[in-house]
Amino acid sequence: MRVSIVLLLFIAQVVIGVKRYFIPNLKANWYKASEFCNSQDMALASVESVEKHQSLVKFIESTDKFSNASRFWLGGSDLAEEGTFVWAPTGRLVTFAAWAENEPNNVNGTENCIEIIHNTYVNIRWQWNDHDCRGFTTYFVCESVADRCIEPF
Ligand SMILES: [Ca+2]
Ligand SMILES: [Ca+2]
Repeated sequence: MRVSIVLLLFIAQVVIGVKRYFIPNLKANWYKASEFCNSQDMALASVESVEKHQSLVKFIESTDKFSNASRFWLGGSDLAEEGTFVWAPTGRLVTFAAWAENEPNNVNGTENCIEIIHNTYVNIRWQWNDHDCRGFTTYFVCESVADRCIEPF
């Protein structure tokens, strides 16, 4: 009985295309964050549309990691080519973007990974920043990859 309920829930999520998000109870740099998501058969979250941005924000706000000064790694970077941001888990170009004012600014030439920030003290509300992939440690958002196979091309 329990197995069939779990199976039904899984099928329902896949059919209606609901992304399953997960914020581990762990702060890490971008590389370790990516590895951790992969180890859970997930990937750092990609945000390809305003709808996904909204559902991600809604999810984060429902978790205990949400505060007035929140920041989370996402799956985007310009590691391969400076200035060209790509969602690493899918290889797709970042087209929809929600950069904060004057971002991405590649400070010291070392900011290559995308984080999402909600900080009411500096009036940044769910906007993106490029940050130091290796040197900066924070929470991160993993997402399920199971429903990618039914995304339209
Ligand atoms: Ca950069
Ligand atoms: Ca920056």
